[in-house]
Amino acid sequence: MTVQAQNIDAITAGAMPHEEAELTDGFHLVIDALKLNGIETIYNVPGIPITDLGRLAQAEGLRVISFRHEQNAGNAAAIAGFLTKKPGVCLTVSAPGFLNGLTALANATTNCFPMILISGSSEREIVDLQQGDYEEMDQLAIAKPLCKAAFRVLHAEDIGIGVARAIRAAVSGRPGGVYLDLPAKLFSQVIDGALGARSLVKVIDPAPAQLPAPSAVARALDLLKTAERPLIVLGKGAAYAQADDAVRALVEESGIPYVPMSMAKGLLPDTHPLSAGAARSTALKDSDVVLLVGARLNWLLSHGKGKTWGEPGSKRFIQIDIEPREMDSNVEIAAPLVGDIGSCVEALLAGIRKDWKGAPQAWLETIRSKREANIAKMAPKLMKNSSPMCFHSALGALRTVIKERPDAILVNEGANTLDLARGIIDMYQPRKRLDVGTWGVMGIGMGFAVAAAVETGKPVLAVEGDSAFGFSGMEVETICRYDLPVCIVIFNNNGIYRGTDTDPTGRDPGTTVFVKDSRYDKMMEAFGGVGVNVTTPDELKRAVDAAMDSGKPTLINAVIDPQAGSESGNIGSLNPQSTLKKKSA
Ligand code: ADP
Ligand code: TZD
Ligand code: MG
Repeated sequence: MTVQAQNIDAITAGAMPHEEAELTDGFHLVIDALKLNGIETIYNVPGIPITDLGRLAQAEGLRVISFRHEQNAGNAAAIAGFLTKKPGVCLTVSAPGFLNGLTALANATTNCFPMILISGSSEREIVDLQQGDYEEMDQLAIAKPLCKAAFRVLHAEDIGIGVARAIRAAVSGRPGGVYLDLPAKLFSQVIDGALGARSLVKVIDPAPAQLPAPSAVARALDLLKTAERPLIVLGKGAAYAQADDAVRALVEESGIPYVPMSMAKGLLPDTHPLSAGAARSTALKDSDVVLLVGARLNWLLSHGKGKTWGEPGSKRFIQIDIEPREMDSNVEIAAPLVGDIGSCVEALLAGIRKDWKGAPQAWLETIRSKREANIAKMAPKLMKNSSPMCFHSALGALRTVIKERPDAILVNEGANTLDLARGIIDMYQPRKRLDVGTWGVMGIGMGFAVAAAVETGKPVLAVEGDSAFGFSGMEVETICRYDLPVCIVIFNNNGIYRGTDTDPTGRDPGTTVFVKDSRYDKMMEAFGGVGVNVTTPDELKRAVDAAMDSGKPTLINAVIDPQAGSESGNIGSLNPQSTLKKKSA
């Protein structure tokens, strides 16, 4: 959009007395560049110097969702990127706002989510001489090591290129976070409208297909054919790739059992006969050839070695990943398949369709019987109608909710609340489970919930530990303000892991406990949403159903036995404990 203005020069020169020239400025060029590239939503916290940018973007038809804290806006942008394969855009003010957004940018990069953090900044001349500008900070330098790429634009006519570079960097190859630094002076720079329009860049094919080399495909197929106990591990890269049909065909036509990583759950329904999710330990330990599809051999897969993976040397890996340097990062990858997941999986499928004897029956039977035994062992725990609830009985109720509403999006964070929900709640559709990801970071909950609702229009169920929720809890106001179909369930066990800690000196509360018997539901009522307090699984199920039927912002305070949890949830082994504990006087 251009700004109409009198051509002062022309008038004073007396040449074209009443002619008007089309002008534009930095604000409008940023908006035009985003719109030209299909960006529809900005996740924002307003202030100097970007208040008008948000306002004008809204006026120009972009959706601008304003948050209460930049970290939540950033997390929203990051998960929008994961859900849509387009970079999610977060907009912040300078120094403190930028730093608040930076955690989300770093987390997006760690998780391979495409995101662009756009921050206003103060003037280079003053920052570089460290003369103490308003919110002075060398933001570009600080962002650089924490993201995939960082750019600064100084001239209005470079905005188109700056935005194009940011988009391409975020989504091509391994996706990640990009920082775009826009100094205050840039926004009000006025240039000729036609020149401005010509300076914009539409990014063609921002994430080009990357085909695997035929020799690498042949090597992978040869290895797969030697397997007696093959296994496929699906990671969130496979969910991100949106190659759902190809991934499903690979599993079903090869007949190889698969284990989904947390955010890959639902790529095939967790109830699929080839799912080895409920027989995970056996599948990882006893398999002989493992095909990794968009999953890194990081801590979440015990680095591909140790007890989890059975006898040393018992495993050979095939890895599909778009990032060549991921190969051999922890153990030897016998058959690296570098390329995008859609292309790599299609290439393997073509080979399997030509020549494949099927997965050995004895192995399938081992997985099947283990899975059924584990499911049977779990079942009675999920059915108890106890009060106060334990994690299992409460999650049993939520498991039924998702079974009945498979298109709802589940957001999940906490420790016990996370680990147990991941195991208990079956997912049925791709990209419906959003959680703490690679870092196990608390605080993603409300940002993810808002973006999930905004980007998909589907109902969102956020299952939150009471501690986890606290990191982003103020955004319940945002959820009410935008009237989003978000139902938050707080698993309220009075604290972090358990609600029973004490201070041995008797002076203060224990370090992991919160106010007993808090009523988080009242927070939602404060902003006009629905608050419900529940103490049994039946009440919980009814309250969630009502929220999902009405689509009204709802917060359910689910009272959980404070004794029920365990320290650090399922990853207690990573938590060092002193063997020299002394009781203070
Ligand atoms: P999980 O935590 O589910 O195990 P990770 O985040 O560790 O998954 O791994 C995701 C991997 O997927 C990353 O190594 C990333 O490079 C890769 N990836 C992301 N998108 C694609 C894609 N389109 N094609 C191939 N690999 C991808
Ligand atoms: N800070 C950040 C940003 N991320 C973290 N992961 C932590 C702190 C440490 N932490 C965990 O790893 S889980 C957790 C914290 C504070 C909260 C667990 O308590 P909860 O869940 O109430 O959310 P449960 O159900 O009580 O275990
Ligand atoms: Mg808790």
